[in-house]
Amino acid sequence: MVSINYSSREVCCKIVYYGPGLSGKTTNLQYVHSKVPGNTRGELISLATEADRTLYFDFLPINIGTINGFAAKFQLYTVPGQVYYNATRKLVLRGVDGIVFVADSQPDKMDENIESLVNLEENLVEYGYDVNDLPVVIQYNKRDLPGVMPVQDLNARLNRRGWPTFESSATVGNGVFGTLKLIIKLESKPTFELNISLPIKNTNNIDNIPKTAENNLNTNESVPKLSIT
Ligand SMILES: Nc1nc2c(ncn2[C@@H]2O[C@H](COP(=O)(O)OP(=O)(O)OP(=O)(O)O)[C@@H](O)[C@H]2O)c(=O)[nH]1
Ligand SMILES: [Mg+2]
Repeated sequence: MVSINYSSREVCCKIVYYGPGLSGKTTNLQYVHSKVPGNTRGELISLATEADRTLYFDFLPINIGTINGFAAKFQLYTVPGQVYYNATRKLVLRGVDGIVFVADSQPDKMDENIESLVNLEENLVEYGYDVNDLPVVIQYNKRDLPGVMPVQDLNARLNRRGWPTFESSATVGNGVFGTLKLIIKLESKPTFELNISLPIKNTNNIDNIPKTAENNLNTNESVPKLSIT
């Protein structure tokens, strides 16, 4: 659940980047870290092996302004995608408020994508989370590579629940902030409206992101405007 601290006037949300090994989860956080102003983020903590595979998780805290006087803090985590690290994946999911499922768009990665999705749902069920109640965005990553599957086919294989989707090329940053804004929008709005009855006044174009946001890869995303004040 989103945690609200009334004495320090802080709202804290946990976003987990989930998906198969090498799909680009760590790359997403690295790009966010490299682009957000230093005074709105903490350090990127990465626990990786020599080959840069995530061993435990990556962690990046970002502060994105205020929501009616409450400081909005988002904690971004990745899980290790390699199949045998499931205990860690499960641990990272504890207390999750929103999930970005980073899928690899290459045809030969479909089995791994599906296996990871099934694993995500299994782990959520073990915590008693209802996957239908949790905000999830599917990010179709590596769109820059030749021969990637059309989004329509990816949706047919991976998106039977009709989650919002976003295309990306995380190495160059396309779609990274679009995905992040979308998950923030999905997880913030209902929570604040429901729990603290403080409507978000101005979402700085976050509202303009369509449900299926097949974004234009030619649009370079600059430094994000994530303030929800
Ligand atoms: N061409 C291309 N390569 C990408 C993209 N995103 C990530 N990569 C590359 O894919 C490799 C794996 O990326 P990571 O971000 O480490 O993948 P991960 O999902 O964190 O992998 P694990 O930690 O093992 O779960 C790296 O070499 C990245 O540079 C992309 O959009 N396009
Ligand atoms: Mg990683």
